[in-house]
Amino acid sequence: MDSIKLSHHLKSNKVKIDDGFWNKIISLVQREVIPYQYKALCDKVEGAEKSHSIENFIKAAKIKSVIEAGGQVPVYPVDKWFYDEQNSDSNAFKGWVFQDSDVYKWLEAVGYSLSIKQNDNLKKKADEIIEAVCSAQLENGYLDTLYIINDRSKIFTNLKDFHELYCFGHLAEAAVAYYNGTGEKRLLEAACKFADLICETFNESNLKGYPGHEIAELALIKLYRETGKKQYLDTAEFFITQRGKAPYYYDIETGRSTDGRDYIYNQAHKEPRLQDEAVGHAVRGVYLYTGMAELAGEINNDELLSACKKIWNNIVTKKLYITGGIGSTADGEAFSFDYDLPNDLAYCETCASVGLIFFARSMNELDSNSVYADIAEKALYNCVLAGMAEDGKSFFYVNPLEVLPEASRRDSRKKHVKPVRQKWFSCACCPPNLARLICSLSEYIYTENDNTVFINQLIGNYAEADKCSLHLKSDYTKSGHIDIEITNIKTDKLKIAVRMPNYCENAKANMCYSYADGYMYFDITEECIITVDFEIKPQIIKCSNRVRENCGKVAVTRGPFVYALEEVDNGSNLQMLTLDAEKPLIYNEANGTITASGYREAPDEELYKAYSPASKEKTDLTFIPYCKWGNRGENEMEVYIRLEK
Ligand code: FUB
Ligand code: ZN
Repeated sequence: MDSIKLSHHLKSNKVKIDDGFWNKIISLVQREVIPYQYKALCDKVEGAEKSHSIENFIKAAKIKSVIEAGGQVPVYPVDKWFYDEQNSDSNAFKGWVFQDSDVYKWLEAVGYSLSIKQNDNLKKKADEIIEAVCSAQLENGYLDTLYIINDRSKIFTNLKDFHELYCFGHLAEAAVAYYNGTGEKRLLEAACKFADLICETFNESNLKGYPGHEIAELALIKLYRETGKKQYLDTAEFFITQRGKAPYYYDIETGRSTDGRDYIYNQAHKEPRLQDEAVGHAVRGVYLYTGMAELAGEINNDELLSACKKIWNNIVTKKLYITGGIGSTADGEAFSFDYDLPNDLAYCETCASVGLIFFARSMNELDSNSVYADIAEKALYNCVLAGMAEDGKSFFYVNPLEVLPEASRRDSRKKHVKPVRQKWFSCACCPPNLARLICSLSEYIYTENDNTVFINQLIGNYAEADKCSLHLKSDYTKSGHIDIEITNIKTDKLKIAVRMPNYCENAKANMCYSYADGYMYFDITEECIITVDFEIKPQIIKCSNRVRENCGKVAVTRGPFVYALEEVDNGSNLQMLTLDAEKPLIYNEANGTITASGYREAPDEELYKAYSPASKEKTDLTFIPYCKWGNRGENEMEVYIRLEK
């Protein structure tokens, strides 16, 4: 039987990014975000909420040494999601039940960052943190500070809510990245020790549970690939096949008897192979779907692949914001129903778009169609980048498409919508997720199979593929121009497949190509330079009229970027503006803005009156890339604008 895995991505040790747009962002993450997050983890940021993450590892290590010396240790409750000075003993665990994961995500970002550029000072700090992590690990491999500090007898008794397997997943991902970035195995060994315990604990003859917050599935597969230990793959498969089977494990845990509907939030309402719609908590969802796609490729499972395709289609045709955001509702940070895409109440957690990019890459390896990289691009250049300020010092967790600061202050339904980026969050999942993605961006550019190298993201880089070397010079985001120099060819059947972005109506190349499934295929017989010019121009995009909020409205895009209007450029009451689509939209190369013509309606002083055409005056409209909004103080923002009739 042919393998359903059609290609594999090139890892960061094979690809070095060198790109006018991305170099700055990657260095910003290295220069600002990683050091800042280190301080946050160590509770050294003045005025920011305390993280307690490192403190928890130190407390856990002390408890462990008392246990090992045969001493008595205290017991504290494990009964809530969040622990602080008000609701728990000062010696007990502090923070969210998943607080350990912030440390692991930071270590993962550091691992990738060190593979881009060595940095002795950073590595020293990371090694100290790894020492603190490993010192907390119990003899049997168990490693979750909440349970080690508070109550060892409760380990693995609340998989649904309390995130031990989630923290393990992040530990394993960090361990693989750190090993690849530094060649050092200490964290990898700790992750394997915990993984071994997990494999012994969760199987047919023992506990039949699975993670309440997915990620361990995909992490175990990464660990399997790194170590070759088959039991890690088997446990990933066990977690995915057990999920959603009746009797529901979460019923067994809680002594309830339900029809599984309560577990939609965790995507555990039915078996993954039977799922066909993206439901529940969005980050959990995309992590599970990524794990399913990875497993499908590893064990050649068509049924899982088909479920992944259905879920993918449901997301991209009915549940995706134009910015690549997912998760329409704050209620459960979740996917909601088809075409429910409110602009102002949107959740669009940064982590969810990061996870969507993971899912896209995993699908891309199973299906050589450009749709996956198109969507990854949309999420990356819009929702994900918006998650970080231009100076790298503050972050959005929620990424709405319309913000009215007064509503955020006064309307409790919008309390999740922040009009300015925050320095840090008590639930700080998003900034480190963004950091680990940006530092590993080189792994999202290429996929390769026997004869073809696919260029999925048009980001400048030097790469060593199995079949050739590539130097991609990219002016993609500005002019749409790329040059791909191909040398060191090792096969006479080489094809280079360049993704033609889905918005692009015209592309010119200096060599003949054939077109299939969104890629331009070039046959390469000798060393050469392929030049492609993608037509990039401002475009006006209509949203389906099934999305109630956007009827009569449009959005402006250019290339991979979605644009937005801000009050600072266009005045307040953005809802009174209309766009004249008959007039040209002008791209201003110097500052990346788009100027358009439109109208501003006069405000109505009466709440209700007999209809007459609105009085209005012409105005210029200034659009900025959505990812840059909110960098000039608190103000109104809107992506969609009404069309002038
Ligand atoms: O539960 C762990 C993380 O915290 C989730 O992935 C985020 O959505 C946030 O709830
Ligand atoms: Zn998050």
